[in-house]
Amino acid sequence: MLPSRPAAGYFTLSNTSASERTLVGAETPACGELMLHRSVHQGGQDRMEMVSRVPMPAYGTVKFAPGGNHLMCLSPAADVAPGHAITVTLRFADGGTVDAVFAVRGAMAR
Ligand SMILES: [Cu+2]
Repeated sequence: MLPSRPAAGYFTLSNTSASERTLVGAETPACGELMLHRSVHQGGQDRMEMVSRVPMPAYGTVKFAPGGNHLMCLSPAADVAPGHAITVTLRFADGGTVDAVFAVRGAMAR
């Protein structure tokens, strides 16, 4: 991420249950607004679009990675700085939530 610029969150979600689960949102006080996004390559241009639901098959895995799905941290708080960690609450269609800890990295870090 870059200071006071929107930051992207990448992760891998694993569904360890026998039924499909659908990610419908994410939130953290550290980001103001946190949105589900997808990068699309269209007409020679890269752009991002909102995603309202990300289905996860039973026992399946969904990757949030550069060039694809990601979380968009619209207004990172001052403490969203490299070396810190923020807790994000992932919300599912069945009403369940999962808290996940994200490490904050600089834009050039891998
Ligand atoms: Cu985005």
